[in-house]
This record gives sequence, structure tokens and C-alpha cells, in this order.
Amino acid sequence: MYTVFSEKHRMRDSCTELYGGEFIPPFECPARADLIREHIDEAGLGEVVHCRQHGLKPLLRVHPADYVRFLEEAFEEWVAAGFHGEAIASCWPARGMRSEPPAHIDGKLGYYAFAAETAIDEGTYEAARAAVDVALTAVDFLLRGERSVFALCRPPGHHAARDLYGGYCFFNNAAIAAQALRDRGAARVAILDIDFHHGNGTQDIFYDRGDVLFASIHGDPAHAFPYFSGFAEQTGTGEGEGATRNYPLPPGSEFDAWGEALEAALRAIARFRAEALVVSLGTDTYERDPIGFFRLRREDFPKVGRRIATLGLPTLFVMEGGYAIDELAVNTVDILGGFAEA
Ligand code: SP5
Ligand code: ZN
Repeated sequence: MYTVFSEKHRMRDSCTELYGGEFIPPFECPARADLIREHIDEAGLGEVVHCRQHGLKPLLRVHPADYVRFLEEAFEEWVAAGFHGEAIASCWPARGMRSEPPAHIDGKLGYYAFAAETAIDEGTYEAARAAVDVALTAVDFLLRGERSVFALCRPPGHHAARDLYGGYCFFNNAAIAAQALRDRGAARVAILDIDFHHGNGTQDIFYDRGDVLFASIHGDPAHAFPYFSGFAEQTGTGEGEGATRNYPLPPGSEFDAWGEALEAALRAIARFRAEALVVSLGTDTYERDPIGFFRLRREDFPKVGRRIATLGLPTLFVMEGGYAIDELAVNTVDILGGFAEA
């Protein structure tokens, strides 16, 4: 399996995450992608290729221009406003207030953010753009006839909606890839999101569409970030009715329950007659992940890859979360290896 990678991910190197009332070094850090990159060679998964630039056009199929410009200029505006730390939202257009972007950067951050844990720093925009190029280069490989490709995206993307960032995500790499597959000939595309967290951004982007199925297995929003999205009753709207499938699971869920949800998601994808599959691949489902509450074990991850392979679809794996830094690379590459050997 080919992997697409960009060193530019390292430009996303914020030093603050708001967690439990403290500022801590972010869970979502450059070492994550570098360790996975190294382990791909150790495990012999296949060749690693650099991404190619794809420009803004395929990105603008998902995110509006005002949002892209905001992310491009946010840190500079923040510094120009006289602030000394990283750019963090602190005031939102909550219930009953007017939802329009104001002129001041402090307000703009609240307008475009849905969560405060994610700080914007100097290199964030460039790294996030490179992650999109990684995903789009992987699409090129898939359309050239590869059975599967791994887009080693960082920063991740599945929490980003059309004009919302948060949950460590800025551009929705998986959604942009799915839209590119649609635009380049696939009649129906399925997105399987196996990150521990609900892919609220991806769900929102495709919620009213019948041509892109979104299926997600995640921590029950009653107990897990992003709290306000990912309910089993959310099944899509209009043309998209039935094309969103959520499988929330309670704290402590192990592979028996998780694997059953996976089988249900795979059946939904098979019934949908997708022509291509995008997997939002997070390994924060691991029992020792510091922010997830599922209990998948090391030996479960190859099984996950093997089960996904039973669909027999051209498959694009897009990296999302996973924060148990010592085992992240092994678990992630084990899913890919399980798929490749099936
Ligand atoms: C891509 C991805 O995995 N994003 C996750 C963003 C989660 N950010 C909020 C984390 C809040 C964690 N609270 C967990 C308490 C653990 N004891
Ligand atoms: Zn996650």
C-alpha cells in the first residue's frame, strides 16, 4: 500500500491545548505523524511518496472562501491585535445571539470555532493546506487503479465542518477527498469513520446528500467530545435521509461490541453500493489512549483492517486521531497491514 506524506505537517506545532482548565502540550503533536511515517518502513507496508499541490479548487468544493481566508489570516490578525499567546476562541454566538463574523479577530475566532481546546499558531494554515494536498494526492493514486492508499494527514480533519474548526481539525481532509472522488467519477462514495470521536464535521457536510454515505462508530456523545453530535437518531435529511449512520458506544466498550458496530456499518456501506470507500482512520479507540474511553487491544487492529477489506472497494485511508504516542504507530499500521494482507 502506498502512503502519501508531507513534512509540512510539522508546521502544525501549537504549544497550548485547553484541557481540564489547564494549558497543556497538545495531544495532537508532530511526533504522531513522524512516528507513523517511520513505522511504515519498519513494518514494510510499502512506498512512501510526497504529496503534490492541488490548489484551492478541490478544497473550496467543501469549505467556503471566507473560512479559508479566516484561517490563512487568523494568526497574523491575532498578533496584530496585540495578543501574545496562540489564537484561541473565548466567546461564541450562542443561543439567541446573532451569528455573523465580527471585525475583531477575537470575535472571528468564536464565530469560526466550535471548541476552545484547539489553538491556532503561525504554521497552522500551511500545515492544514498540506494535509489536504496529502489527501488529494492519495485520491490521484486511487483513481490510477490502486486498491488502497494511506493519506498520512496531519492535522486531522473529521471535526471540521464547512466553516467550523475545532477538535484539532481545520480542513476536512476526508470530506474533501470524498468530494474529489465524486467530482472525478465515483457515483456513490462511503465514508467509514472509526476514530474514537464522532466525525461531526463530515456528518454535517454530507447530511442532506444521498450520494455520500457517512457511517461512524464513536464514544456516546452523552459522555464524549464533541457532545452535541453523533446520536443514533441522526440519520440524514432530505435526499440524505438514511445516508448517515451513527453507532455510539458507551464507556469501556471492548472489541466485541465495537466489532458488532463495525459489521453493522459495513452492511450499510455494502447496501449503499458505494464505488469507493474513504476511511477516517483514528486509533484513539485503543485501551490506553489518553482521551478515548474504548478498550480496543493491540491484537484487535489487524482484524479491523481485514474486516474493512471484505467490502472489496477501492479504499482511501485518511489519518485522523490517536494519542497513545508509544503504540499509535503500531496500531495504525496494523489496521493498514490487516487490510493489505486480506
Ligand atoms: C481528531 C481527534 O481525535 N480530535 C479529538 C479532539 C478532542 N478534544 C477534546 C478532548 C477532551 C477530552 N476529554 C477527555 C477526558 C479524558 N479523561
Ligand atoms: Zn479522535
